[in-house]
Amino acid sequence: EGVGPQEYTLIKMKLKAPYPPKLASVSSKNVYLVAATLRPETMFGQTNCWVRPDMNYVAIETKSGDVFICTRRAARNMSYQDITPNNGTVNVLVELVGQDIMGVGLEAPMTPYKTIYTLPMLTIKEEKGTGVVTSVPSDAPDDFAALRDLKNKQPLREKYGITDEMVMPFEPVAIINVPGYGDLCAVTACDQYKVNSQNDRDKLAEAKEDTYKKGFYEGVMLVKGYEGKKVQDVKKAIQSEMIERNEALLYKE
Ligand code: A2H
Repeated sequence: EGVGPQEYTLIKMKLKAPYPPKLASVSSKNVYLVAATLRPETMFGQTNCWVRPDMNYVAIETKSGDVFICTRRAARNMSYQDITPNNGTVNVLVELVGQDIMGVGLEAPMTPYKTIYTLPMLTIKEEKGTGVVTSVPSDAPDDFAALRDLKNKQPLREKYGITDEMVMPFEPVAIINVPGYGDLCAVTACDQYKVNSQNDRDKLAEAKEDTYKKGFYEGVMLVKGYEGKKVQDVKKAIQSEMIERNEALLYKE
């Protein structure tokens, strides 16, 4: 960790109706899961959204009248960043655990998939970001390993109430070429570091470190509109594009 605050891009992932029962009281509002990411340029490859089944979340009121879902800790941080109606104050509309919002359909920016789903990731940390993580299995080894686990393990899907159609149609999307690692660098890295599941923490840490650096310094965009451009040259532009369209916002902690 560096000395200064970490700046994340919060990706707004819009809940599609029907909302789960726990969110009945906010059914007339726009509700978003907000995911903290360091890689806004990878949002073209989102295949799902991770939440931790046993972790506490809150649905809060925002300045614009929309509802955001995140951890209480993140909500408090947001209240000092001009996101809630009153500075330093959080208005909690609903208290939830991750399982309450498991398997819900979402509309997310940039991705070619019209609807993606919330799925369980057991390694999400309480004390980082919003506790909601967007999944880009093409470029994030953690995401690839966790999605592959769900595809391979029927009992795991069943345990969390996940149906086949929330998981099976979703394949990593080729969005960035990394020299030596090809168009799906997280898939290559998981192979190379012999990652067998999301529980291979040490191997995953190495794979992540490796692909994170290579992706940033050597990655070249494959997606239309940014084709052939280096990741480090377009990261900011892609972030701004989503912020201008009100699909994302900045968040520090
Ligand atoms: B990144 P740092 Cl494509 N628990 O977004 C676990 N992981 C979390 C989290 C939490 N509470 N909050 C955010 N994250 C993930 C995209 C991505 C990310 C790609 C490649 C690498 C990568 C898609 N997932 O991160 O500890 C989020 O995943 C590699 C570092 O603050 C977020 O960015 O450095 C990143 O970890 C933030 O991690």
